[in-house]
Amino acid sequence: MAIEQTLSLIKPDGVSRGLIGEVIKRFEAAGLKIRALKMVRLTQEHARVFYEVHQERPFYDSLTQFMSSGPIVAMILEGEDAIEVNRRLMGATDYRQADPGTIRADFARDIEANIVHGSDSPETAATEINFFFNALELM
Ligand code: IDP
Ligand code: MG
Repeated sequence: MAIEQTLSLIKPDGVSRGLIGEVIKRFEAAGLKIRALKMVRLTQEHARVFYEVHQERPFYDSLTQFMSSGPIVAMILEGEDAIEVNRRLMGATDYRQADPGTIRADFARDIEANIVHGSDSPETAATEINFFFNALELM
């Protein structure tokens, strides 16, 4: 058990569908602390950098287009095992495989537009937090 930080994004579909409050409520109810938060709109070029690890995947163009299609909410979440806790609250990438009661099972109806992003390891959390936030923005 360790106190970790992780990057959470509410994707353009989550923002446009009015799910910002619902998602944040679930994070706070699970004991995760919000250490930084902002709304931004990525260019497709920025989305391509953020999702660089997926550049060989067939859905890369579509995903980066989707991620730059409207505003997103970026957050740093902190807490014990925050990376794993956040991933559990999100549910599986494919909403059809996500456990009942998870964000994706409850709200996503598309494998690409699946409401939220969450870092998957301490290394990616550090990289992704740095991508979105500078020292001044950390509470
Ligand atoms: P994750 O968001 O659960 O970590 P990843 O495998 O890292 O899932 O994929 C990143 C994002 O790419 C997913 O959240 C989803 O938006 C999109 N994605 C993943 N697999 C597919 C697919 O098979 N078709 C379309 N989009 C996908
Ligand atoms: Mg991922």
